[in-house]
Amino acid sequence: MNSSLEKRVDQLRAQIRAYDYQYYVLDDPTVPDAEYDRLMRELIELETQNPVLIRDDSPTQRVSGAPVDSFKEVQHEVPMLSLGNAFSREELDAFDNRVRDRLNIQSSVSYNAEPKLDGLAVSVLYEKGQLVRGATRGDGHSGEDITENVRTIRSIPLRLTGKNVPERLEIRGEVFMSKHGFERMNELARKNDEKEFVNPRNAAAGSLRQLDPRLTAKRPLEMFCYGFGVIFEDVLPVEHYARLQQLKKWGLRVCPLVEVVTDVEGCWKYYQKILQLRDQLDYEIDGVVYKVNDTVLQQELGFVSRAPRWAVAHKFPAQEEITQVREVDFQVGRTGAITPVAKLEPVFVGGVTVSNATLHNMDEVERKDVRKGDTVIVRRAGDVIPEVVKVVKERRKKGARKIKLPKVCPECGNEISRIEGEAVARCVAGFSCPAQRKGALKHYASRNAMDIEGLGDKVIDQLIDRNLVANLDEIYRLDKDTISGLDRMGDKSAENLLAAIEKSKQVPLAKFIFALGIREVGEATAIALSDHFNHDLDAIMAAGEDDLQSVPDVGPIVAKRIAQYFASNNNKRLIKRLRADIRWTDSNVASDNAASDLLAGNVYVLTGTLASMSREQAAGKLRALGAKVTGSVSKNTTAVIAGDKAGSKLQKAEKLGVPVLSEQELLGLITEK
Ligand code: I6G
Repeated sequence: MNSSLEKRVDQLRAQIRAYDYQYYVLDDPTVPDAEYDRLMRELIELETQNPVLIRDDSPTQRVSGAPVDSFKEVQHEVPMLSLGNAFSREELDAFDNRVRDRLNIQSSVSYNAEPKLDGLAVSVLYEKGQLVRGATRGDGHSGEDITENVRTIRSIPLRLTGKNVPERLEIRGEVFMSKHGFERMNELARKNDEKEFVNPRNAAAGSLRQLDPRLTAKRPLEMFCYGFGVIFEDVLPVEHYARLQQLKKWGLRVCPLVEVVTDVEGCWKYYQKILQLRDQLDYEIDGVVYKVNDTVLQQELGFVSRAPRWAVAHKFPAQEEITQVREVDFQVGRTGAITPVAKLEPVFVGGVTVSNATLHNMDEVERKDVRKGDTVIVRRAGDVIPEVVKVVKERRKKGARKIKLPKVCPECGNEISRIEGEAVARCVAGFSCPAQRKGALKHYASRNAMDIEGLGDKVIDQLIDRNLVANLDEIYRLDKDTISGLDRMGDKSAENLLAAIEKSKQVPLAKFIFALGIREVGEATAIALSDHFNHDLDAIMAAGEDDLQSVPDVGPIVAKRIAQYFASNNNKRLIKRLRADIRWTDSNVASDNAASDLLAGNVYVLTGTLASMSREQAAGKLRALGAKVTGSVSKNTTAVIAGDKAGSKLQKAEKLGVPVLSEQELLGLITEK
């Protein structure tokens, strides 16, 4: 055999393995896909032309096995045990106490801590550094031989690299599917009209147990290594954490969140940290695992029944639980949207007791076929509103009746309309519906809108229920007696609320636009509108749908909603009344906030850093004198006011021949006038 050919083949394999390691293990690719593909194609070509060179551990041989009828049984030389669980701080304390009592240690113990992945435990055996077998856990003593499927997982090297690889090394870890991999797979399934997987764990389990490895190869499976079975000869460091670091050096993948923590407080802090991170991780986890870090101490502790005494799984509160639907109610939101809500038999899920779960809209109710009395799976992840995931149909009682959309609004008795093609049904009554009034006022007062501290849900409910406020502007007419007459409102709270209402009269225009609660207009759109129309509400109100569509990110639907909102006479009257009280801090309309009209008709642009005040303060003073302040220089600009380090706007002014004023000249304009 041509030795330069063999050399090239070896070189290509080494390079591809190194790239695989960087990509799949370190999650840090160093070359573009095209370069990787080029090397792989060259290797395939050389191997195809010279089949004697093909080796089992070549990167080209990941999908090499033929489909099988069933999996062979594998006996685990070292049993694959399970872990004891801790569900509370008390149970965690008890674990740590047991460890220290048994070891007779009064001082602190170091633990290796890592997330507990919600996947499948797998054993991977390397002999002389070559992957020779992959197996499922099975009953812990014997599992199934899934070698051909394990070989297709790119984060599992077909051969180990680096120094001092033991003669025989059995690694244990969790095979899982990332959340984004799962989404991608289900997207494909939907496109191909195939059945979707319920969750990443089921998808990983189904993929790993495919009898045809070519199918497994198409599934985005990954593995994190966390433990050991057979090790011969044991050249590994004494500490578990250091052992995991050694695995990385041999090319295996270890969860990047592994840490050594000290005593039970360290464990608790780690648990809180990972719980916070949980929703941001791209893989599902159901808790954290602590292991006594010193493996000599691990041996001393040994096992009890089928679990190690030196490790425990500290479980997170379940994110999914099973419960019953008592009733389905319909809630009316601020835009009149009618949302079906399942009233549940209270259930502890995701760390809180949940008794309501959203069903989103009638399409969802119909798709999931939820009925009164049904047994359902409820999910609460992070701070998201709990939702009904699915119905356990096998438990449905005979005669359970379908849920129907009510004929009239449950809050005001007015008509409900469901527009063809829209999933959401709405009460058409607008502000005559008390639920919509409450919703609108809650939104108006909320932190990101007018930010009226003290005007919370309970106060608003009372104001509407007692007919003290009929529309948004009426909050500016509330007096101390009225407010202090509300439940749980003393004189002091009433004064504070009045002060907060007063403070809300000065806001940037974008906040006010957002606060109006126009459908499809969120904070970003409100800012974009205000900026685009130069902080001029009249200009926004007068804009047609075409003009509105020239605002960044405003498409035809949003433009239509905005135009519809401002076309309504009721809304126009409301805004007129609100304008009697509110001054926008950035308005360019003289009548909105100008104390004089001395600079009326002048348009200024501020650029660079001013020494005596911020640009916003300067803009406020200019506007108070009737001037407009804009962000871009044009031939209509009266002057550019240039502070320190002025950049492109100054250059543009010079190019267009627009006068440039210094800060000194600005001060001359705005003081003592
Ligand atoms: O099932 C498991 C998940 C994670 C484990 C485990 C683990 O460590 C991070 N560790 C052991 C020792 C066992 N099961 C038995």
